[in-house]
Amino acid sequence: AGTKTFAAVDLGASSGRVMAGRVGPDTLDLTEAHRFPNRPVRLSEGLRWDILGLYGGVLDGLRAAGPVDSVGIDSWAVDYGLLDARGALLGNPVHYRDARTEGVPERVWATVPPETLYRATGIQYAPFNTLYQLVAARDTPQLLSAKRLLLIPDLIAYWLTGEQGTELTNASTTQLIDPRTGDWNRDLAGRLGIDLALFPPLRRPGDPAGALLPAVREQTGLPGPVPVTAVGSHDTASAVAAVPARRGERFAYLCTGTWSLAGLELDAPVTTEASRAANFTNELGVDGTIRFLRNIMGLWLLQECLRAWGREGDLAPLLAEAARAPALRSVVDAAAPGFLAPGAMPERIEAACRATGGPVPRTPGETTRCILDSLALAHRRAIREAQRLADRSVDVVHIVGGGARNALLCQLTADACGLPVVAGPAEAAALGNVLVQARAHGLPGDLASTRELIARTQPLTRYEPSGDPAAWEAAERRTEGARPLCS
Ligand code: LFR
Repeated sequence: AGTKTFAAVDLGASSGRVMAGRVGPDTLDLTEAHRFPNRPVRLSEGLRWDILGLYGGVLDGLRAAGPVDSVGIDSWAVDYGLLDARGALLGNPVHYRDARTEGVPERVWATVPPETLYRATGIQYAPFNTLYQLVAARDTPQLLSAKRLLLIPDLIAYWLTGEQGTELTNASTTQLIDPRTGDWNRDLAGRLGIDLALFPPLRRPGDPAGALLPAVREQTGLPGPVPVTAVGSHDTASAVAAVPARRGERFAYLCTGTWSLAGLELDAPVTTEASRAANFTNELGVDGTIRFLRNIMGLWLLQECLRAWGREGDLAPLLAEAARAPALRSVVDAAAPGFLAPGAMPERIEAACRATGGPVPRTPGETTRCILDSLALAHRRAIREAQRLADRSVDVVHIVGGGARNALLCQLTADACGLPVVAGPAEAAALGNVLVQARAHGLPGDLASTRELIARTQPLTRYEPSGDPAAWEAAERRTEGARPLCS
């Protein structure tokens, strides 16, 4: 009794899924309705998202999910589609790993210095922030004729409902929002010639976002009416909302997937010069929280190696080899900007090993070990720095997202951090998406109580720190001087 079902559309950089979450006051059950690959396409004009393929996957997923009480959508951040005056899409959305922003940040900083940008937005420097993408696109025929800009989840929501909005957690990653007011930074946009009128009005997680169009209901076979509800539409906002922390627990989180996002949940942004220099970001979360975190390249390093070796889908034997390989033999700075672009990943990792004076991995198993050791080391560094910069200390690290299934990565992270790790849920973004919808549709309680519901109902694995702390300290010194993402 009192159970409702919510569809979570969750689009990640390498796959998309539609999950069905059944939620009651004391029950939470998530099942996968449909999963589909997200394959970016390289054209001579650059790297593009196959947005229609993704939307087709969303429709298939809604059909497979069956009758639901609401739909919520989250995806990766910063990217967008442009619409013409009639609401038609102008071209394929550009991938955040595309090279079009090369040299653009320097141009922006000539108008607005990086210190000013950081104080105004709290957002880390990354070349793919929407702000830089829009400056890169200035004077292109598409941007010149665009009447609307919709961030990726808002674009999917628009196709499903015919209604336009800009969800706030994802909007914060544009680097055009003031994190203190939660509103657009008009002065900054004006100085950079960015037209904020392109963005439809802001909405917050939990706000109504329309209802499925009749044509969509027909395509998906869903009996109507089906409301769409705004969630933390930035996947990381949804994932952090689903961290299974106990009320009052002092925790750090690690959202692992294509990226590793490592940091703390705060009530207020930290925009000190030290925090800027360390390239920590302050993204907006659900219920007015701040995600104070660093971007680390994450399992992207491994995904790209698998692709280069032609061994996609062949992870298990490599992880077994990696577990047997010697520990901390070669390490690289897993937050280094040089790993952002696609291609030639094994070669770039070899070059980085040479740069830190270590031996070069000789087999895919050794390279995999190098990546996992390096990620654990980067997790350690980010979680330590976050505590120092925010003047907070933590007792436990929660690992959520796909990497929570990677036992070696979880154990190495516990060892590197010298803290217990609680791993799970792997589908955190979808769970956070579902629970924000559930609260909007009558589930009582605050963020802490929905987190406790996850802790009570989802399988979690605990890893205690082991091994030699001195080995991690020595490895940290070897990669010192290597700088965080894109700084
Ligand atoms: C994770 C993520 C990160 C963001 C990156 C690019 O999927 O959303 O939070 O920095 O992708 O959008």
